[in-house]
Amino acid sequence: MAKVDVEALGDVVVVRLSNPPVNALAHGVRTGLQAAVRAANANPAIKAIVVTGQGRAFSAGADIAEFAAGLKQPGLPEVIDELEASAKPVVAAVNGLALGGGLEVALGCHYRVIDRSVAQLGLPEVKIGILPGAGGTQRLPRLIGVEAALDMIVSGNFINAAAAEKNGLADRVAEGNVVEAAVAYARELVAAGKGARPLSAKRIEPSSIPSDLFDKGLATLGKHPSGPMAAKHCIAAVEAAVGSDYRSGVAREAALFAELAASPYAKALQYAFFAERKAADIPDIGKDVRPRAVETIGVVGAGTMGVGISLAFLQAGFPVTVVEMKPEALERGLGRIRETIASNVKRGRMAQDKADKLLSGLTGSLDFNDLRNADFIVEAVFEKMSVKQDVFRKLDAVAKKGAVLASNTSTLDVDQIAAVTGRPEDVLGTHFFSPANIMRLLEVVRGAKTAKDTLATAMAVAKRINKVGVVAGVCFGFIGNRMVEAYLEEVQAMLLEGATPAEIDGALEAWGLAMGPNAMMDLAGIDVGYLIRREHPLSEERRRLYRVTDKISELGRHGQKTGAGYYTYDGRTRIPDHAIVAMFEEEARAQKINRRTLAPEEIVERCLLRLANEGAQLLDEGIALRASDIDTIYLTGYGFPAWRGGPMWQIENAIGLEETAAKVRAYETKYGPRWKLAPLIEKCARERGSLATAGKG
Ligand code: T1G
Repeated sequence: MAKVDVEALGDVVVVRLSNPPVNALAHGVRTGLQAAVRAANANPAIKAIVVTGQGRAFSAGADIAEFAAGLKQPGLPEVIDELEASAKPVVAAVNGLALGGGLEVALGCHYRVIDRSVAQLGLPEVKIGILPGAGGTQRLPRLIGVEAALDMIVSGNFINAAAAEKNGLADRVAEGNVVEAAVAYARELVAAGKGARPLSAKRIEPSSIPSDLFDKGLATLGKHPSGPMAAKHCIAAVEAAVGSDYRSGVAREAALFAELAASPYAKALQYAFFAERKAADIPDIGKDVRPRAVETIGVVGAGTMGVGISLAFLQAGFPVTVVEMKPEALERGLGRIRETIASNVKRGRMAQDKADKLLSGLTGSLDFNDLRNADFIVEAVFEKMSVKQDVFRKLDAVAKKGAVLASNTSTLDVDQIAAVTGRPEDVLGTHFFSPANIMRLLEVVRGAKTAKDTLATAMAVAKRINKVGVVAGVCFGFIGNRMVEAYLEEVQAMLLEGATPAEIDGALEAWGLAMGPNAMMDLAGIDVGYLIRREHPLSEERRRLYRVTDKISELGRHGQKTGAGYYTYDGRTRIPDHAIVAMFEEEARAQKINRRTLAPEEIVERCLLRLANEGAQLLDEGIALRASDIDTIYLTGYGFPAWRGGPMWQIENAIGLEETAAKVRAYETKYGPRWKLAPLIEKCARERGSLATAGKG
């Protein structure tokens, strides 16, 4: 139940925000805080007020879930204004996370005491497509200065207590009990005759900041992860704090907030926030299913993926034993692990002592027996069934009872891998995305015989290594790669029809994708797809569509790693290559395709619809538990912009399912069976249903 707890300690009252797990400022908290401040000011025995949070957070901000439901009065701005108007001094005891509206509450307090060890402070509203809408854009610049405030608000980054002490956010930093420190500080203030100190009463003179500060801020924004509106509105809101009184500034803030809150980008970003967390819910695995203890890790294979996976575990503090078959491969892999950690130290991302500690947990070996004590073993060898099965036979022979045996396969049948062991219940897929130490997505592939606690263990491990675990069923390519195959196939068709690699990539990158498909294939390696297409039977149409790309691969143009693929490369800079376009032109003539110019809108639409149509099929087959899992996969593994929500969010909320069905049918008429409309979309469109409730999850 969202509320505040009030405790009188002599002449100081302590008001605790209480709404587990992060004290989101739901209606009950707002009304409770308002009532507590009123009561304290009406009580002559009370000389000061301390506001703090229950548990590990001060407050993580407004209750994001309430946005969709509609905000009830009193709103947070009103409650904070009343807090700040208290005649008696109000001291914030920041006991943990103070984010968004949580930090705005602390800014409404007159003084701030911050816990040195656990406090994290920030205004991350921009990350969910809005801006600090409870006075944060007006009070923070008045406290720490316009430039520092602009940086915090536009980046949405958190700062710790030391940084808060440095920039003036903290009046005191406490070691140990922050509430006791705040109560003592409040008494000091009262004794010294220091009372209320409202930030809103301060004025920021325009002469106090560089005249081009805001123009520069806008000019250097680039592609902000919040999309085209939020960061710009944040800058405009902070600008309204300069040279004007608080009331007019906060009115401007409210107007800008309202525009953002109504934008599709904010809705998509807030959907993405909850979608990522919903992915952890597995319908038939409740909290009663306990994950196994995992303390030691084994990784088989020290190639690109094995190195990335080892780094992901090492960086999360796990000891890792890496097993390779050949000494030179092992040394090369261990060297790359050491180099990557050393470069993190060099760039100031990691302290040397932490790097030394992580590396002390790294062991290399040529002997599978050295994995006999590992709790969780990830196989990351060559993507060929026979090679993987051989590894799993060896693991089955040496791994201890209860060890989880995970394959990093990106397409192969996990059940066939499990079948060669005597313990299929301990086997599943953990599909990491390259670079495995950076990409947040982890597809956790549930085999037919994977035990519930094996799956729960893998999901728990995913969280511990800061990955977003999403459950997938067994099929070729699981969820992400099966959808990307449909998308890449449509790209081949458009390359034949007249679009160049640069036009296709340009259109999709302008729409928001981190990287266009041709550049992505050059990064992943065109030969990887070439080999996979030889491992699996292809339809005649697919063979036809891939004829040129197969020739490109056979020419040795595998992408960045060979200096040329769809593009030629100057280092990592891609350069359009007419020779590639000429190859598609020649093939188009051979296939009697009349080439034409494709507009960016068509390129984006065809790519998006192929992705979502395949996604709907995966949902229907039960390979994906829910539509939001599919979107989470695309947002965390494929560079799909979160401010666009994801392929499934797009067809339901941006295009609409009826319009989607009509478009796909039209493409099917023009291009044939590869555009067959997914029955689930057809059904939802016909019945005005929603994909959001169509899956098992
Ligand atoms: N509202 C509602 N639920 C929230 C929440 C929030 N602000 N923050 C977290 N949760 C839930 C989350 O869904 C999960 O629920 C549980 O808490 C633990 O979260 C007026 C308008 C705080 C850093 O953007 O960044 O204030 O899955 O799994 O990894 O200007 O949550 O357990 O049911 O993420 O330790 C601004 C968003 C709001 C902060 C903790 N605040 N939250 O991370 O745990 S807008 C934010 C986070 C605002 C004002 C404006 C993270 C975290 P469940 P978790 P975590």
